[in-house]
Amino acid sequence: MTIKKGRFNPRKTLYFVYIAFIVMIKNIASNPQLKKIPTFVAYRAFSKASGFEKKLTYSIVNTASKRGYAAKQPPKLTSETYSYVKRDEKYKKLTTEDIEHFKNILGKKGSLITDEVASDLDFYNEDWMRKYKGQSKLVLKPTTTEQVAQIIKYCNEQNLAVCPQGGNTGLVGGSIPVFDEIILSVSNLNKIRSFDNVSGILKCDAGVILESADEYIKENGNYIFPLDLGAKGSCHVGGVVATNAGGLRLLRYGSLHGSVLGLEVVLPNGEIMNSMHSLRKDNTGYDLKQLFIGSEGTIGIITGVSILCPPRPNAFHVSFLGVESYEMVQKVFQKAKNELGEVLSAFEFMDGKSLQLTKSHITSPEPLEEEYPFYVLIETSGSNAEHDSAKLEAFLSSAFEEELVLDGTVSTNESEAKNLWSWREMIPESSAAGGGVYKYDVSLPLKDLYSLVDAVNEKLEAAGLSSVTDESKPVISAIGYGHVGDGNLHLNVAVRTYTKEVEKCLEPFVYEFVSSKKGSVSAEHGLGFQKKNYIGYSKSEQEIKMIKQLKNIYDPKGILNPYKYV
Ligand code: FAD
Ligand code: 2HG
Ligand code: ZN
Repeated sequence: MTIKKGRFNPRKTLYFVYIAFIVMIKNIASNPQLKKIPTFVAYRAFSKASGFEKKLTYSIVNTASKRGYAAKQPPKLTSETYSYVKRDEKYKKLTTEDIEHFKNILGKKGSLITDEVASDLDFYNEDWMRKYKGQSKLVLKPTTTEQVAQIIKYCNEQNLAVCPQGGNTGLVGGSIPVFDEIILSVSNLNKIRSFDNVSGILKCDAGVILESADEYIKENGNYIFPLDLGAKGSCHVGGVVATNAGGLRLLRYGSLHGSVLGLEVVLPNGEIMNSMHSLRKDNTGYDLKQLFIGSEGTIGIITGVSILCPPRPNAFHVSFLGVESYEMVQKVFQKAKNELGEVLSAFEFMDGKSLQLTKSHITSPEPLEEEYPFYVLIETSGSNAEHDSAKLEAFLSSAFEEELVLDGTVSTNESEAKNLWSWREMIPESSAAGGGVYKYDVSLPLKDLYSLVDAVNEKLEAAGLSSVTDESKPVISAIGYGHVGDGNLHLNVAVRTYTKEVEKCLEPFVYEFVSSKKGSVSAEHGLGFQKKNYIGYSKSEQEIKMIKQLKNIYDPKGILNPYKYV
């Protein structure tokens, strides 16, 4: 993975660094607490004027020939790893006539990939973690909604199973076929349809890369996409809507259930539901688009998205802090909400092991000199750099005075800010670099959030499965990080190799733990294949019954994304 450099104006930055230096001297002189802090770096008003922008772009390269994976080892077939899952014989096997039919629909060369060159299919058959592998023999890449509709209508008539795929960055095996499902990739549906720079409403095809959408609205009116995540260089606007992804700034901009204003969806029978509205308020009956947000390709193919985008903040500040305990993480969060108020845009945490794993994987300068049990990353963003920095300055000074924070640093320029973010955003990849990773993405009440990591480490150690140094053990360690601001923990169990023994030790233990605390077994990544059997830990029987009823109404033949959660 590489970090793209954003624009940076050295002359203006020097000026701001000078101001920051004066502020720092003033602070140190007037605040005895600050003198004690070894790696505290003065922060400055870095703003649009100085060219700063959080612009972290990991390129999980989105082509079949060149792709970044989290792990080195290619995955085993999902059907071998999970041999209890059997191919449903109700689905027809692909024939040469079917392929001819699709060629007629798609016309253009390059819109259809067959197994003539098997490696061309690998990108589409393997997930980013390299945990799942499907056996699809055909990838279809339509360029229009009408083509999608014709393909799906035919598949429905012929009982051909389909796996919808976006940027293939999902983390629960939802975007990968299990057997020979046809992969319908929306990556060629990649046009911006319109952008209204007065209302901030963007309408685009589902296959537009999230980062490209964000760039577009930045250039055309200084807006920001109301979702940001580490995979934004590869994931699609339609993919994040299909997953209802949360990401790094949900704290500020809320869930996609609020910002998506309309969708265009091809239903499993090939009909097109067009609700590409531009209305914030529309109480004319059921809000049907909500059904597809987070549906993970089980009930329709999203082909278009209409979304409300907020104005892009002019000023960003990033601070990275070392703290003593998870208890203190919560106290800093409470204080940040109270004192940073409307400018707080991200509040992320990670434990010491997360940082250690990342350290062995990336070469960026470390944020702090000493190691601490927990770390917090705080981002503020707003319209007035001076106002925001004064707020952050006051907040940090009093957090140090109250001894909530042991050490800290604040970025003084764009590249430092990117570096600080990279220590958070590289954890998902670093945790898999030792061989593989079992990922659990859960919602828990804040007070219980970290206790799951302790419980899992204890369980793995008691079973003799885990050691950071002993390479004969399958597990390296369980680490915890995530979006504290949203009550969302990412428990990553870093392994040297995937084994049944480890998986049995973890599941259903993790889900039982989460359920006992009234949490959710999926906060933001969805259920996909990984959690298909565990929905009952978070949804009641009645709710599951209604989900199945809806699936049966719209997809009675079950052609869309079979073997997944519904
Ligand atoms: P895919 O992975 O291709 O598909 C995901 C699911 O949606 C599948 O079930 C697929 O069938 C379905 N789908 C895709 N496109 C369509 C469509 N057009 N119509 C119908 N169904 C469709 N998630 C978060 O919530 N927050 C994070 O902070 C976050 N960070 C990440 C960081 C990294 C490095 C990575 C690799 C992943 C991260 N994710 C995060 C996971 C997240 O789910 C995805 O990045 C994103 O939501 C998936 O988008 P995609 O286009 O890659 O979809
Ligand atoms: C994040 O917040 C993503 O970085 C990925 O949601 C989390 O890999 C994970 O477990
Ligand atoms: Zn996340």
